[in-house]
Amino acid sequence: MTPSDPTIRENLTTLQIHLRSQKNGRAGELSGVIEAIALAAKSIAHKVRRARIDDVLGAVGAQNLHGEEQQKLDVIADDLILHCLRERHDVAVFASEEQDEPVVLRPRSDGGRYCVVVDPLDGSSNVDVAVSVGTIFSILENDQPDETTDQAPLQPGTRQLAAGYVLYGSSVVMVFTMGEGVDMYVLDPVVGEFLLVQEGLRISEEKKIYSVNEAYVNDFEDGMRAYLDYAHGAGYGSRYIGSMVADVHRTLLKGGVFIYPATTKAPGGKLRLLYEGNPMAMLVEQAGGAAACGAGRILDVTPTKLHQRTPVIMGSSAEVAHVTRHA
Ligand code: AHM
Ligand code: MG
Repeated sequence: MTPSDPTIRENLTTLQIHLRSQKNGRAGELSGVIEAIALAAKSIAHKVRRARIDDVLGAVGAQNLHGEEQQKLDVIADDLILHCLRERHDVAVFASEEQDEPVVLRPRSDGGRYCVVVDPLDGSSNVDVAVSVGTIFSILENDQPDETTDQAPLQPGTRQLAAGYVLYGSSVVMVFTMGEGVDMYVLDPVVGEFLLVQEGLRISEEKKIYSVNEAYVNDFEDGMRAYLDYAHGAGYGSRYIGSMVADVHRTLLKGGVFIYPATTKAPGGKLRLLYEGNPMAMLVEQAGGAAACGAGRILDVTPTKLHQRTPVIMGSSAEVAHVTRHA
């Protein structure tokens, strides 16, 4: 600060201020739901940081619908998000990766306008070693005019009104889109608010990075193995955290491609279409990248089951094309 410039310039554009200033008509309507998710995320961030102190690490001893061990923090994060959304008059259905069936809150006739679909704490098995984890969310219109049923979220990803994630890493980062570009916020722990740090995020086209669990190479299809041979010969770097939110966040910021392909053990892929594939695909596409499930776009798939899985290939358009042309 110089004597001629006495103003303290502090970034104080909060999520709330930024949402209210948007010209996108959707922002005003969705802002309450997004702020409710942000509130839950602040609390989850706190719980994740204190997990070892509060002794909430490890499994609850039950398996979720997918046969995977539920972590204590999965259940806590799920409860917190539902608690924050339940208060809202406009949420019709809450569907979570951690619950067998969606929770129907209110019908359209009673103001239930939105379906909110979440993976409350993706990558939660990494928390005990202090690796980044995240919350993924997707917001859809409740298109059931009369009685709302738990099938309301079964819509293709192209119909998402908004999608995003919160990354609990060395900083807490919220990235979301309402269909007109991607904005990024960082939680200022002192102010207690998500502050806008970047508008109109665009994925880099340059970096040669692939991100895949290469230990499964013998279970991959021939095309995937051919892509890896190509990447090895073309001087690519490899990065794999094993936490989708962190791997996709790096891909958005630095470029390259994140892949969770079909394997012989998981022929439909491991990741879930509604909770992981669709929201991340919308974000990556809105940032100028591409997201495929093989030959087609993830967002074009019409789901038939809430917990349906999908192969995932997402990143810069050029890199996704490199992967799919080997298939
Ligand atoms: P989760 O939803 O049960 O946490 O599983 C999803 C996670 C992703 O974050 C990550 O990309 C993937 O599982 C890692 O799986 P793997 O250990 O098979 O590489
Ligand atoms: Mg997950």
